[in-house]
Amino acid sequence: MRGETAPTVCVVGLGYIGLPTAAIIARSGMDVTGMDVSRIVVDTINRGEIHIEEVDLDGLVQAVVKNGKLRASTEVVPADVFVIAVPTPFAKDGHHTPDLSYVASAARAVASVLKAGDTIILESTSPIGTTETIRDLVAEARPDLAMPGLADGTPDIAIAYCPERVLPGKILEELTHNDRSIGGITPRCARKALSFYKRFVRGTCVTTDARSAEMTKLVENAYRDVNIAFANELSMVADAMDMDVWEVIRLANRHPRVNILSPGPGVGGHCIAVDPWFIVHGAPEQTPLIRTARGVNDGKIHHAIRQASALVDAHPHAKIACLGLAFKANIDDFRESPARLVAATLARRYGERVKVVEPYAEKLPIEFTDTGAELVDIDTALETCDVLVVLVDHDLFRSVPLEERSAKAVYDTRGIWPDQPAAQTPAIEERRAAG
Ligand code: SAJ
Repeated sequence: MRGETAPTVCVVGLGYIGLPTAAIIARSGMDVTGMDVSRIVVDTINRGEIHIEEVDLDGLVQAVVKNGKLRASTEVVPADVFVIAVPTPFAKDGHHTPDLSYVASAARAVASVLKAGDTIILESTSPIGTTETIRDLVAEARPDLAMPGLADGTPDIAIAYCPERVLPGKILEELTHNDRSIGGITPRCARKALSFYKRFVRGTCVTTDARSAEMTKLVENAYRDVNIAFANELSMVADAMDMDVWEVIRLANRHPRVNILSPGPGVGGHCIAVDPWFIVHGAPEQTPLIRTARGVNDGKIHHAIRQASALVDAHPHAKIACLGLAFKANIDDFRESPARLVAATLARRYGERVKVVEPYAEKLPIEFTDTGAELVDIDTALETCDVLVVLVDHDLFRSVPLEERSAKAVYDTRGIWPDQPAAQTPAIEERRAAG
């Protein structure tokens, strides 16, 4: 790389992955244009501000916008390297079919400004074969450019797949330090993409073919889903047998080769609950385990609703605090969140008895409208509610000391309060008797 001029970069899609990626690349000294279809997002970033919550991202974006290394645009602009980081949701057909329309329109937009020597890298989680699909779309739009793997001779364009692996809440750290798998349509494509990532990634970058890299990403998330399903299934077994699942997991994990994950109210987010279906969709006959794990994790949401409802029904006069709406701890992302689903169901069922505490929300999501449920702070919830349903392991909730909750009836889906006494109801009964 020594002596080579730094490439210019266009990052397509400025969401939870695209924006931090663009900012990290800009910090390494490359000139970056981030493209997003939303004018509001583009204007926000060009002011040096951000539209998402992520640790330390605000300061970084402010710095790289200020020093001119990052700018945002609603158009894809010519560059040496294009990084596509757009969503790959499900189609609305009810069959978990991947919707590649965002990837396809990103590829067409990139094709319109492409020149010989450029590199296109797909980072979006994608079903197997998507990198080749991009190549075919670009080839169709730009017959003047030689594409990799389609003809003999040196291609004009390099195309590779390099999945992101970052954990929301630790994105900047993980973007820099995680290892990366870089899959080229050809080995030469992989090498070109590798020289780009080496400029800003400190982890090890391993090259492979595009299909293996695509599958690796799906496998990582399916692996985690299957393991969380095991923990969730154990928690339902423990509920049926009246046992403390957290105690059992703590003890089992003392075995040197056992590492059971944590049960919760179900699996949320846009990755772990989604990506396994891309494998199932590709090989429906060969994936009973992956499919079952999805069913177990989705089923856990309904189990949590049943358990919480049973506790509430045992305290017919109590107010109920639902602690958390986010899909996991310490983030402001409420999309695809089991906690939100449980809380909204309780709100519909129990109306104004329900209070919701979510330190990252300014108002309740739309589905709470007209339920009577109210967003309150943790102090109000602890003062007014006798039933606590822990749905998210935010640090704020973890830090509530025993004396502030020992008299409450608690359903803790996250196991954040191991010291909570098992029999919690008498104080509530006494208070009710006292009027
Ligand atoms: N969860 C549990 N129990 C656990 C761990 C997680 O119930 O023991 C739940 C969380 O509460 C959340 C969901 O699973 O609802 C997913 O959370 P997560 O922290 O496991 O993962 P994500 O979705 O934030 O990020 C994942 C990561 N993938 C893996 O760890 C294999 C991340 O590295 C990926 O980059 C990301 O998906 C992605 O973008 O694909």
